[in-house]
Amino acid sequence: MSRQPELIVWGAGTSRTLRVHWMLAELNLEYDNKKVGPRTGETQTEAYKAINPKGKIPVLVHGDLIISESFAIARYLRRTFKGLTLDQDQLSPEGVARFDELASFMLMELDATSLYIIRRHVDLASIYGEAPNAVISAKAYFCKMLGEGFSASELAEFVWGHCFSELDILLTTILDWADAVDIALPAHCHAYRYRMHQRPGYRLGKTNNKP
Ligand SMILES: N[C@@H](CCC(=O)N[C@@H](CS)C(=O)NCC(=O)O)C(=O)O
Repeated sequence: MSRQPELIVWGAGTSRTLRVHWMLAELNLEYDNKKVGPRTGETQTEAYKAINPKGKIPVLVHGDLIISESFAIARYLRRTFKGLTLDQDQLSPEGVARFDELASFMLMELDATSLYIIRRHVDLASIYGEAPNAVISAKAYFCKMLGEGFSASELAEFVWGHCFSELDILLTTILDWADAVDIALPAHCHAYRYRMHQRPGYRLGKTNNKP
């Protein structure tokens, strides 16, 4: 393992924090993990808000850089440290455009507009209120978007091009989350998830993400 003592991850125990722990495991990097959890009060202290004024996890501290947003952190780590290589097609302007398209789609349509709506009105209903119709419609929207966004052939290998990337981390954590809230996934999505779950990086990331 290469020694990177200046890497500090704040946060553990959620699907968003897993994105960061998984990428760090893929890159074989050492880091400190401050295991603050959501809704424990730990993200709302003055000390934590000095690190992330949004009061959210995960956060990565790398030297003078403080960065929030799970996907941005995973992308920063993959770009900054050697370990995951991309092919020429992925690095072409068209490949980068496809990356942006996939990332925007997953973050907006699957994560924020669907899964987080469900979380707000089920697990966090005491804060955001009960909204059964919103939950039903968010689940239906998720299924529609997932079905239209990813065919079986598109998930036969990796989600983007021929090399593993943070987009696979993003999609797998989204599918795991959907499964956990009882959304029925198509067979090809389960097959893709299963393959990603066999990666040593996923397994180590899961272990390191424990609260
Ligand atoms: N878009 C952000 C979402 C971060 C987020 O909402 N984190 C939740 C846990 S999954 C959190 O920190 N909640 C604590 C709180 O709101 O107090 C990301 O992907 O990092």
